[in-house]
Amino acid sequence: MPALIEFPSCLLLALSFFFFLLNAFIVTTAAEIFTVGDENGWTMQVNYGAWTDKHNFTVGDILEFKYTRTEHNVYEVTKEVYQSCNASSGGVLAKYQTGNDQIELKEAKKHWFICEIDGHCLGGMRLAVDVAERQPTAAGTGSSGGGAGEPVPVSGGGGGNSGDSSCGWSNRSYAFGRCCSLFVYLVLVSACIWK
Ligand SMILES: [Cu+2]
Repeated sequence: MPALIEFPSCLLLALSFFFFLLNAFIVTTAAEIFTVGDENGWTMQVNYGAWTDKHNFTVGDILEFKYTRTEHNVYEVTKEVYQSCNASSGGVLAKYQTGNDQIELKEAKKHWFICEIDGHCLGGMRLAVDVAERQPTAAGTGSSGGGAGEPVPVSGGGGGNSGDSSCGWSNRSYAFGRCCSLFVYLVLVSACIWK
């Protein structure tokens, strides 16, 4: 087969294509770190409902709780405990108490956090965040999404995405996506080398 492109330019082509894909992934998967309460941190006298209303939370984002370790703590709790502020009879999913807790939001669901020190939760130290599934935008349709409010519903059963098994741009397959760009890159390079 006659070589259509010289080896070096072919390799460059493959490389740039790879980085183009990689870049698209980095842009769409970049997780955000949210400092709870912004400059106020995690403390009394802050309206955390107003704080959460200002942000959109997506799977992979990180909540950073900053507080004085001896004064507060962070418990991830059930909705019931969030509402009652009473964690004495269970309903605690996780406990954090370092004073600088970084909690990754791993699931698309509601997450509830309280400070478990007596009276603090009732005094306002409770936080409910609604975490949306991360939506990969295919390169080209991307531009600036601007944080559209509504998460696009995806069929949970796995019936929706026909390309599910391998290289689909489906919701859960970032690993597959990365593997795909790598695969394409390798194919291009080997095509260059072995032609
Ligand atoms: Cu507290």
